[in-house]
Amino acid sequence: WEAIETGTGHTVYSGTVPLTTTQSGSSYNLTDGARGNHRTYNLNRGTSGTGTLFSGPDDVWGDGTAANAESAAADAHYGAALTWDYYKNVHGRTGIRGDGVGAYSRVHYGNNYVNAFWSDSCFCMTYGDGSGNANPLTAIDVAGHEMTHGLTSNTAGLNYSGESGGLNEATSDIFGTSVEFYAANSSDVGDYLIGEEINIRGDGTPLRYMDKPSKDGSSKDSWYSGIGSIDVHYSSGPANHFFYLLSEGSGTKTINGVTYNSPTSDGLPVTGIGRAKAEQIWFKALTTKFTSTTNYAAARTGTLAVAGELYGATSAEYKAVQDAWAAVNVGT
Ligand code: ASN
Ligand code: ZN
Ligand code: CA
Repeated sequence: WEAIETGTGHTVYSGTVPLTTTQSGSSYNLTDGARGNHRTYNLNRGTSGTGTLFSGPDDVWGDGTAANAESAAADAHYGAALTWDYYKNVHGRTGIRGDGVGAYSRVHYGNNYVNAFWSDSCFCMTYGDGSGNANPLTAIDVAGHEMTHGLTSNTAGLNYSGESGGLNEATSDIFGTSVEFYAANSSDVGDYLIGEEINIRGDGTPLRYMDKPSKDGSSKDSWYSGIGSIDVHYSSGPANHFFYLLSEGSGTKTINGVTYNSPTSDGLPVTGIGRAKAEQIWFKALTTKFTSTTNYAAARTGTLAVAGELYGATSAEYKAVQDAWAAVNVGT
């Protein structure tokens, strides 16, 4: 027989958290019976297949250190649950496909692998353990980022190259960040930085910055003709910057202890409308306006149309969308 249980995860990043698990006879496993049976598997350094479903005689997972194989599994299982809850409770979407069916996670991929990825073919996400200074890739914003690639594939289908590829990447950063804020976990507060807990460069800096994307040395703050020719993780910059400006406005601001300073390419100020409204606008544009070939100009048109539908064409929200796109050199 099987029963849905609440176990305890001692995670690498989020302290001690509840995990929804399944009891099967005398053992427990990382199958989230409350969220479409989302499962978490151990690849144990392999690079193919599913490995083995995490299971054991008790419902306690990990010890809070990366040395224990269950700790990163607890992070991944928790991040998937938070992402599920975020989309369900904030956007009314149950599961990546909206059909109530869970995906699955695979942790401990390969040796010293410093990345994570979503795959449409397995409908699953995969996490490396990091290497040297780089910690396991199982932080909440990374989990939300990767699962959101599944959502994008199953909605707009933004092609993963050119400007649409940048918008695809930005969508994952936007909702990865949104999930991190949604978690509001005392050990892992929200920020507009991506992958700040991985320490991928070994100097404590994040992978990406949404307030001023160029701080990473490669991403672009604003649109220019030709941006479609650079890596999608850099052409995402203007859309990440747009989302930050729309949420928080331009200039200097400190949130949860992190100070941001967001410039505008037109030198005009942007007044933010708050992250909650910005999330609604981006989600509705992604799911009802964007297509596989949406570029920056079309993203502007789509988000303006949505702002009009949600708040009216004479609203402060509509004007903020106009101003935030102008601030990243899209439209006028
Ligand atoms: N972690 C990367 C990402 O999700 C993997 C990739 O380059 N697709 O964007
Ligand atoms: Zn990505
Ligand atoms: Ca973050």
